[in-house]
Amino acid sequence: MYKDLREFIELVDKLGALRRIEEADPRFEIGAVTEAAAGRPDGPALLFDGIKGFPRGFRIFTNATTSPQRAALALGIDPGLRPLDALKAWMEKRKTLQPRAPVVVKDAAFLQHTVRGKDVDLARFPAPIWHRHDGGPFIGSGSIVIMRDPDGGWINASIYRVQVHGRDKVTVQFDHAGRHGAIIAKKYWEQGKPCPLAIVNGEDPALFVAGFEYLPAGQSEYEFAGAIKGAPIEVHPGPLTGLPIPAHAEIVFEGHLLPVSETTLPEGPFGEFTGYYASQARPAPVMDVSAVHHRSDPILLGSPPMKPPRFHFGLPFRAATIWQNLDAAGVTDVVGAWQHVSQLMTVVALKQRYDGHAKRAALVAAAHSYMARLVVVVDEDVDPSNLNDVMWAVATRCEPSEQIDIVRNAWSSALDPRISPDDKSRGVTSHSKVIIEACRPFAWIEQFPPTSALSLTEARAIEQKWGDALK
Ligand SMILES: Cc1cc2nc3c(=O)[nH]c(=O)nc-3n(C[C@H](O)[C@H](O)[C@H](O)COP(=O)(O)O)c2cc1C
Ligand SMILES: [Mn+2]
Repeated sequence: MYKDLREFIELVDKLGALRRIEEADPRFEIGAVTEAAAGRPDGPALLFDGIKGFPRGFRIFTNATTSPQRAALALGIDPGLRPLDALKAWMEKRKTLQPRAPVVVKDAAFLQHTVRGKDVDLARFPAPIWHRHDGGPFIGSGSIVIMRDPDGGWINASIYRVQVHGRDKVTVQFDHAGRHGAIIAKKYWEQGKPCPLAIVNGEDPALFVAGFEYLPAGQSEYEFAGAIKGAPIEVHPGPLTGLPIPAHAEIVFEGHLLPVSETTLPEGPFGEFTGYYASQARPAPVMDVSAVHHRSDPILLGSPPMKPPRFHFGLPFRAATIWQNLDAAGVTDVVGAWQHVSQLMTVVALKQRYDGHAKRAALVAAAHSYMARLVVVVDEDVDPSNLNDVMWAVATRCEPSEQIDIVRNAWSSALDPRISPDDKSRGVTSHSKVIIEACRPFAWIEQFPPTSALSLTEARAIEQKWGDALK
């Protein structure tokens, strides 16, 4: 498996999935090229160098894990698997992962270059303005924010976006007060202290994946990343904060997050993963950056939110969690789960065994579908990862007057573009979800017209035998 971001990029290049882009402008252009590339069927990863206004060698890597193939690669799963098989492999692997503590190493690549105090100048790094109406440059779109819980001593390392405000100030944005980073920072502030933190811009993709996972408080994302890799994450204490920092990190900031009762700066707006802006600029906590470390020719990992179906991860990891939840709830015969429209639509495929089986699965899936208004259940012959197949099932097996339900006041968020301004100002973050049973009605399942289409297994066999001739 790859050792760090650089080795991951080499692997991507070997798969033929890397494009090198020269002389792009960090103001809108890098974001635009990233979005255009992610929208292509072959959607390559991009390595920007010779960035306009910056010395050669200061690079930005985008679309790291946006394809199913590269998402699998990041997880240590065979990138040759079909997307649904790869997701299933991840679901199975995830069940058995054992937390793996990081190890402290003597040397750290990120200490190759260091500046402190007055010499800190964040303008040395290319921080893109990703979308046209963003409130400023965001160096952290896929960066991890590292903090130590003052009570338990455990390390949280999750992804929160980071906007640059001048030479030595950045803001960190928590979507809500329940984020571990927000909870930890508040503990320091309540003791009248600023919260020590480090930000890693350019991390191991396993850490990028771990940063996205919902882990319980007390479990470090480092341990989860180590479990994914089957090897501990190597860390080295930050010279300023003592926080354990991944030794192979590319660009590291160290400093303190100031109490919001004293200091905030207007943060955003920033284009969201729904494809919209969710709010105007709002006050956010400020980090005083007291030290900056970086490797020679550093690589920033950029992962801007983009209009769906483009998403940070080409495999819908949250669908794997839903699949696991279905298993855990005892819903049998689930053969697949997927999410489309960047998590905003959930599909479950199952072999119906009894009346009510499909609805049971749908309700469990709906309960765990963050921000998704659409929840669809299909039969086992439909590939949930193929939106055309799913819509075929919807259009031919679902009688709307009998097989559609609406669940109200369900789980969404302030990022939801369809919650009215009035409701939002009253703190509403819920919406309704439609459950579409695109399954053959159980009562007369045996009489349902047989399909003329190839079964999934037949289609695969044909692909094996005749695929080359059809290319
Ligand atoms: C690319 C990317 C950007 C993200 N940006 C933010 C963000 O700005 N603020 C936030 O609260 N969550 C953001 N998230 C989601 C959190 O990282 C994710 O929910 C994580 O599990 C939260 O970890 P925690 O439980 O340790 O707080 C982002 C996720 C990804 C993949
Ligand atoms: Mn966490």
